[in-house]
Amino acid sequence: MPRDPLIGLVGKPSSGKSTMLNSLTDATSKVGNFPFTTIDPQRAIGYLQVDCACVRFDKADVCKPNYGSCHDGKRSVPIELLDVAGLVPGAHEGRGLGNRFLDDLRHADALVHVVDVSGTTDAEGKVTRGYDPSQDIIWLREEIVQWVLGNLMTKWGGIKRRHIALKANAADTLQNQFSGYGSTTAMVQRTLDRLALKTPLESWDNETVEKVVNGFIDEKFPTVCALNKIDHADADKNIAKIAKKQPPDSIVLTSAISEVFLRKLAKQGYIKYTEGSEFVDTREDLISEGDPEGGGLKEMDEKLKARIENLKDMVLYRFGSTGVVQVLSRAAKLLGLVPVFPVRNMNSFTSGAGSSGGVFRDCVLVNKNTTVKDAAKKIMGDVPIAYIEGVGGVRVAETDIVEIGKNDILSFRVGRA
Ligand SMILES: Nc1nc2c(ncn2[C@@H]2O[C@H](COP(=O)(O)OP(=O)(O)OP(=O)(O)O)[C@@H](O)[C@H]2O)c(=O)[nH]1
Ligand SMILES: [Mg+2]
Repeated sequence: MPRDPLIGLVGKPSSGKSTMLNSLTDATSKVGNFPFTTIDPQRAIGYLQVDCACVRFDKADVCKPNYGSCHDGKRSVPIELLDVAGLVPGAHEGRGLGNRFLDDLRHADALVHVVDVSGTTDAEGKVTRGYDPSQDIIWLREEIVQWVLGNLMTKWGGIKRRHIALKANAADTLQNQFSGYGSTTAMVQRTLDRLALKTPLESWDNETVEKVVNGFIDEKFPTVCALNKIDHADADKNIAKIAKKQPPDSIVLTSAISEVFLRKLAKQGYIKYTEGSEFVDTREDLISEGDPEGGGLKEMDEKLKARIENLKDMVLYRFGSTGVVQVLSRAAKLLGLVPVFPVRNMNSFTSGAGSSGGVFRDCVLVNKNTTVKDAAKKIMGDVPIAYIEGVGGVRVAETDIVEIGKNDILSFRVGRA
């Protein structure tokens, strides 16, 4: 049964992983300015913003998600996040319990590498000044490569012998080894296709095996770098340095602490804040815009007002947002996640017969290249399905691929075919 997508937060100690988790979810993962604040992995549900199907049919005003929310066609869909302990150089050899922490990541579908771009923590997460965080991106990737490579190489002799004896193909042999990371044969096959190796598996040298492992990690753990702590004065020059070397699609600028702060103030009724946006309204803002009640917001003291102004200047106006919501969208984009909308009634897009409770109640995220059949299995479990309908009540083939705007609104007709 296909699992829900899981996004893992990685990085050295004190880079802000737990703060990032808390900023994206209602979790209260422990935060501290000392390394290894987090030891046990923490799971929490965040919300991914996607374009809802309701806008396509001009039904945004009656869209009522069972989980998450939908505002003007921007839908928040639950997605699972995992915050793990910090990794240090040498983690794959067990430094700082790194091998155990790496194991916690096995089932992640994508990684967010939280990088401290303030340069105020060293590679071990200890307080310093002027550290160059561009190094972290390099060594952390290498730790992940060495972890997977190490696991493979300890058994390589036996793997090769078995491969030869069974006259197996390379994808099956590797999938046997990589299934512990939640890989699929298709994923391993894509890795091999991309590398287009000329030599058979039994003659691979160490360099080739390392190449294969690197390619596999690109497939299995697509990674977004969240350049965090952009609110810090030293961040700019470090961001510039990293931006020169990394593909633009792989980096997002964030201030997790600002998002936590804004969400807290909004919850306490001091401000109106659209999560992940640049818009913050205070009571005074709303009064000056002609609402004598100030939107019912509470009055803030001078200190709090000054903090808000500072945050607007240092983060929201300079960078457009705190960036944390974009981190999830970027990860989802790398994964090619597709939102699927199961409905009962293909004419009304409601969920029950005569249901007056709004449209597009459900939305499930599936991985790219998912077939209609796999989507059905994920949504309906083992319930026997006679046939599946798409928009307009037309039958769709089980082997069709689910894509954004195509085969993504489905109705499952229960019964024996
Ligand atoms: N200035 C600034 N500080 C931040 C930001 N995010 C986190 N911090 C601070 O960085 C320190 C470490 O934050 P944590 O979230 O505990 O870091 P972690 O990566 O989970 O650390 P470990 O659990 O020890 O691996 C805390 O003092 C946070 O307040 C940010 O966006 N800006
Ligand atoms: Mg932590």
